[in-house]
Amino acid sequence: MTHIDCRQLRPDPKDGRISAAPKSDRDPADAADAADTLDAVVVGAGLSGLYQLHRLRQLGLAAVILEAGADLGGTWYWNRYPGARCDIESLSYSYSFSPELDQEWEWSERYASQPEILRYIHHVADRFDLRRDIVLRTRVTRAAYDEDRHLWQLYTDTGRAVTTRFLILATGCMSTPQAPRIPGAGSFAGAIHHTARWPREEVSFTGKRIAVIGTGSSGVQVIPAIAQEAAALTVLQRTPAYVLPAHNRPLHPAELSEFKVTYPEFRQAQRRSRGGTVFEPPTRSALEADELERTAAYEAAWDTGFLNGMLRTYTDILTDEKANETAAEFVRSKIRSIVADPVTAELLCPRFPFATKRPCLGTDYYATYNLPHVSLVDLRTTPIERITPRGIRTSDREHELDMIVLATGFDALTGSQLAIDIVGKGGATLQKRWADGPRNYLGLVSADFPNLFTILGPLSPSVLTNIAVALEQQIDWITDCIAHLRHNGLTEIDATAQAEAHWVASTAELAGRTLYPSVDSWYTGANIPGKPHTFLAYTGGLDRYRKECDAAARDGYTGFTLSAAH
Ligand code: N01
Repeated sequence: MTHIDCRQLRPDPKDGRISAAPKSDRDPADAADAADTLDAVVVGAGLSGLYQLHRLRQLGLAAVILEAGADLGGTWYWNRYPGARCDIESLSYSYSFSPELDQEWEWSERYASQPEILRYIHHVADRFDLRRDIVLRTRVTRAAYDEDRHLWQLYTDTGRAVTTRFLILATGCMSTPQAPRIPGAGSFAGAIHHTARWPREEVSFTGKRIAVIGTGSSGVQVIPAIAQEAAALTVLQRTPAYVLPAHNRPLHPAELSEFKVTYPEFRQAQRRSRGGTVFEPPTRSALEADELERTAAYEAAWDTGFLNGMLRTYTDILTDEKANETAAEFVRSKIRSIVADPVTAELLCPRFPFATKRPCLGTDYYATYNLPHVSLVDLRTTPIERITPRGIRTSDREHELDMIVLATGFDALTGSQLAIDIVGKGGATLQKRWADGPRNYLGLVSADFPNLFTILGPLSPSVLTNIAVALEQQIDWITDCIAHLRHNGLTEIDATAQAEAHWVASTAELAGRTLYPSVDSWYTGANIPGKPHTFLAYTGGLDRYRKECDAAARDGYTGFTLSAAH
């Protein structure tokens, strides 16, 4: 096993930070090989990991990113399926930490496509000179805490071992793909692709018979894209989604210039907001409005093309079943008006409360079902029995296919952390500690796993927000925390069991005030066989969450224990 050797560390004459060797004459992988004890290791080179590295460098820390993929980008590296696009506006779903970056980057569309977001991420990596401390193709497999030295020992799939004071998991909230185990999958003569592990080389659908399994956000985006090319497309649907129109469009240079004048104020407003997007909060119950007024409000929201446009119309859509049903029925009426075949339209109508699973933003999604070569199979009435060499056998027939696309989602929020064998104090393992659901304090630190921070992880606002805003908030907090420890000669921060228990209970109590837990979804862990059913995110809003995190820090890191190694 290669071990990191820190004797080569020396301060960079330009910025004073410790670096392993002159920037010009070393391979990025040397960054991890250069020290036997790094100050910090960040796992994951997506949006979170890159910003965290940037912030750690500002503290003068020797830090590297270890990334499993062959290149940067995280989610936007892996999810390169046709049609992949963000469902938060590009001017909003981007870093806010650099006003210069805001001014110089030009988004071309209201909702950025995956290739454009990946270009942006690469631009950021170059602009802030991050690549030299990113080690690619290196998956962290095990992390064990040394209680005496307050250090994490990391093991990787390349044989590299790394020792670090701080370990920061920037592993994303949706990075462990979920693929159903369907009997016979190995026998299929054609290709099977998962949207979250899409090949880097081009995949052609031309002249082919394709099946898509899954109709969440990934399916809703890939289905219209495949339909444009394929000879025949069969969508195998278990649960229909609520799909709102994106109304995507190009952004014109004049409009961008105008927007950028007030970008700093916009960024401030995002930080103060409940979900990382800026809007006027609703003030009335949906049930206070009459039907005419409500329909007009929902029409206006539908026309805005915002993912959460409908949620912003009334205060109680996520808390009151009757209020929710008014929004749900409005979307169903839209589906019936777009989809020509009434039987297909009814199958596409969701029956669970609106937005209790994350709604989807689509382009031509429902209209795609009007195309003569697109068909919908209802897996509730005709379930999949097996995959055969020629296609998929459902209970009523065999569907002959050339390719199967799995858009079946992720082991959300906890999957990527639990994929690492993490051993904390007293031999505690994260797998056992989280056996009944994730436990942590402030969504940041789990008791007995000191110096280990999680970004966008469970019991934080994460997936219920514009993550570009949520990740900066958490990373700024983590960076300030590490700065505080170093300034005070401290080497360890741990969450107390009491603070953790309180946080777990209070996040569950907050979620219980909403309709979210009433529906099985990836929010509740229900999409993964054997995963405990608990609501996985903090529903109190990013604004309230920020206040809680800031208050803990301001009051001397209440709920944490801070100490120095002997
Ligand atoms: O995954 P999902 P996703 N047999 O879990 C079905 C983000 N995201 O990748 O509901 C048949 O939502 C499953 O059916 P059911 C975003 O946060 C963002 O689409 O379990 N079907 C469901 O229809 C999003 O919410 C963007 O009954 C099976 C689908 O597969 C999250 O990622 C784009 C099945 C999975 O839907 C996840 O989205 C993409 C089986 N055995 C993703 N197993 C944007 O920014 C599962 N399904 C736009």
